Amino acid sequence: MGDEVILLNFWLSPYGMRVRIALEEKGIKYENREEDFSNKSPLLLQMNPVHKKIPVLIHNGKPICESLIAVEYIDEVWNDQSPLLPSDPYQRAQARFWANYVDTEIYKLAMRFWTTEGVEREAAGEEFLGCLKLLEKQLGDEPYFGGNNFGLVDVALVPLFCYFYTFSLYGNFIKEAQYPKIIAWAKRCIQKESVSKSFPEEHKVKEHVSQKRNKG
Ligand SMILES: N[C@@H](CCC(=O)N[C@@H](CS)C(=O)NCC(=O)O)C(=O)O
Repeated sequence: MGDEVILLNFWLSPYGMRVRIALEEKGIKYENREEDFSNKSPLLLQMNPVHKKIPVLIHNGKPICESLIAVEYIDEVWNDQSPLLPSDPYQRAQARFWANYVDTEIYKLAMRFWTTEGVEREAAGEEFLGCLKLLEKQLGDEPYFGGNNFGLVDVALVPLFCYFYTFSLYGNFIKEAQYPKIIAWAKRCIQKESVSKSFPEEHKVKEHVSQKRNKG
């Protein structure tokens, strides 16, 4: 009998996208189940009783919560192809450090940027770009954050780029001339089928954003 893999998800979630990318990288068949946040399913409440958030990966009936933990779990269970973490313990620790940085700094600032207005939004935008500079330095001249291999840090960061850069939701917010390496990295990632397949449809995202703006 094969594995049963279910992903409780919401199509717009960058966290959900991380798990989808990891599953696609490994070529794992899974069922994507969309959640309605105003009416969460009993399964979500049962599988993630602590945070009640998506994404939740359910593998043969057992839940794995928190997107980065799910990505690492996928890498450990399906370890026969496309490793997402390096085998060297020091390199693994480094990858985890930067994935955690993306999670705690970059996503937090992006969230502040999306949910505030005026001066606060401007400040969040500036701080976000500062963090991006640091990440660009970390990337250096490598094709991916994991060197030659697409890995954990790439999976953690690329969904945000989907919104800020690929879909240009905020115009020219991340300027190519100022972030040439990270933009080249994003373009490289998007060429991967695992990434492009996991992005939501651009027109749906734009419709959603404009409806939200109109609602004020
Ligand atoms: N740290 C979590 C964040 C997950 C998260 O914030 N999920 C949001 C959607 S993007 C959610 O489920 N929100 C529903 C709610 O807060 O009620 C992860 O990495 O999985």
